[in-house]
Amino acid sequence: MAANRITATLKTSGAVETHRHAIQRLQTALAACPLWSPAVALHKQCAEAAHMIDKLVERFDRKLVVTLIGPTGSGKSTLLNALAGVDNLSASGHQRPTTRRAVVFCGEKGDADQLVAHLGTEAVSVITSQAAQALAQSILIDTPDMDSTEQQNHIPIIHKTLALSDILVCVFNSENPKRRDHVDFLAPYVRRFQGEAVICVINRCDRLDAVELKDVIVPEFSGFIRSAWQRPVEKIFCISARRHLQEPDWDPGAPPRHDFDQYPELHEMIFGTFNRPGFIVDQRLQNAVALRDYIEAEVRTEIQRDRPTLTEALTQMTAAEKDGVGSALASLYRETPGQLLGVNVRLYQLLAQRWTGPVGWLIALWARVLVFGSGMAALLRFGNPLRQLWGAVSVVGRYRKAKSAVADSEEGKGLDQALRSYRLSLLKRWPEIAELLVRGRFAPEVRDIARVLPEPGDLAAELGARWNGALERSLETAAAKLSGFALQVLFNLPIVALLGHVGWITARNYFSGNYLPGDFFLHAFITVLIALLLAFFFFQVLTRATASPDRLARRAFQGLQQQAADFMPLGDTALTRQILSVLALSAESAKAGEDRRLEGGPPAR
Ligand SMILES: Nc1nc2c(ncn2[C@@H]2O[C@H](COP(=O)(O)OP(=O)(O)O)[C@@H](O)[C@H]2O)c(=O)[nH]1
Ligand SMILES: [Mg+2]
Repeated sequence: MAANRITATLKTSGAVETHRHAIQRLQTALAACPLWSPAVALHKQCAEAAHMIDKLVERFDRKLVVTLIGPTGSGKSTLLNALAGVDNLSASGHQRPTTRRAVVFCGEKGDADQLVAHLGTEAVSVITSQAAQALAQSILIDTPDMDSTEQQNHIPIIHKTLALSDILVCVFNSENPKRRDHVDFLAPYVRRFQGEAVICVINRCDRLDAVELKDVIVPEFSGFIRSAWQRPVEKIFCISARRHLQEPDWDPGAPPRHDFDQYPELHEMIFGTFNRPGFIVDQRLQNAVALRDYIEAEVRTEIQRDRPTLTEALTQMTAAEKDGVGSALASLYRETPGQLLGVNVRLYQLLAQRWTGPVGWLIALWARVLVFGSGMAALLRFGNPLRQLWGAVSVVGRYRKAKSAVADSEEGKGLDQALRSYRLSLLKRWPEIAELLVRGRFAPEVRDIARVLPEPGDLAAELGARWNGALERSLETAAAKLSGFALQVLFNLPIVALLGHVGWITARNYFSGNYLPGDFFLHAFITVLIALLLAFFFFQVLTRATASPDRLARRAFQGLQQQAADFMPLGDTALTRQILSVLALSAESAKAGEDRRLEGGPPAR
């Protein structure tokens, strides 16, 4: 029997661990979105729920904790005495306020250890009674009065007490059961207990007419509670606690008006059904499920409220950013004319690598001439001149001193200008986006775009690298087209043919011992040169026509514009990450809720 119980306990604590884990996952996800205001409170609630589950596991082998809560005068103390079987265990009636602290009634002192440790000795009195039979199996708690002047001080005590309770008995006064303040106060607590663990008791029923009680008061009360707690109550017990004291001591002027009393059923439920060993553990496990569902529902409700607004904000951010990047690129493109020389140099460098034959040699020579003639030789020490011209601001800064030969201020200006365009375009639309975000309960600091934008240095580097890459790609494509095999053959052929012809004449005469005069060679050389220069000239005309620097820059720009959608500097910021996290959390928690419904588990709410 004992071994069975231990295995049951172990199994159950494994199950509880899963619920705890679910809560912790939520907690971690919430910690990742500090800009979303509700996350802080929800995170705290998660922590508390996880703590409650821990406590729950700790007391798996302990006695059932039954807590009574209700307005002053509803008869909590009387009911407690009746349940315990000892009159005046809890002071009742005239000595009010009877309960300033939570009063724990138990059979042995050690039973209350966890409660005392959790609540602090100040907030709790422990009363042990061996005479009270009920206390052999359970712990009864009388909570502090809620309508006294010290109400505010009592709230934390009640809060902590409920966190350690297995069964919540809500006591209402039959003469005035529909007290909105109390029902509302209890609502969030009630949701943390599984259905059966919350018991509603209408006390002092002996003061009312039996028929009115059954036909009017109970049905009305049931509806009232259902709407306030947003869940049905399993059972409402109509009792007369006083009748079950050892000595009821009725006032001779106010004896009970009838015999209708469901106290025996209440007693049986608490001490019969609930108190069976297996049942207690099961009860606690179900409370853990209720806790998890409660906290998930809380998070879900909060997120669902902001979801549409945040989705809209994200859509607008994407659109605004697309415009921003577009205008930054347009600005870079406008700055191109100052950089066209570099584009031309780079094109001839690429062509020189690809071409062979006499025309190829001339192209290579021309590339060198351009490099030195344009004063770019200094740049070449650092590699590709384009990279230098369009390179990241940081790079520009680092090499600025080294490149005194080139008007480098131009380059930085191009990127600065582009960044400014990006910012301006975003700034125009930011107020509207920020308003949406604030409405979606993001911290008001999102209104300050400077805190939201990525680092300008990073952005400039990225923008510069992209522009550079696009230009390089468009150069590569043009160079490849202008270096086709057929084209090379076509341009080289006249020169090669001439050279062949001259070679043939020279060789033939040489072998017949007939040496040609110098004039022949001069003439031949000039003919070949003219042909070569003409070929090169036509090649340059072709290059101009198909791959002018203007055209290359335009193509690069068009290519970049098409790709602008995947360049979202904002996408990598803390703000966007947090918006996405919140939305992901909502999708995930909705899915978890759905899964549980399909499993046929208890509804989230
Ligand atoms: N008529 C009647 N009076 C009751 C009943 N239960 C409690 N009382 C009285 O209601 C008053 C308040 O009870 P008490 O237990 O101190 O309520 P508490 O403030 O909720 O602890 C006392 O005078 C009790 O005698 C009952 O079932 N019937
Ligand atoms: Mg009392």
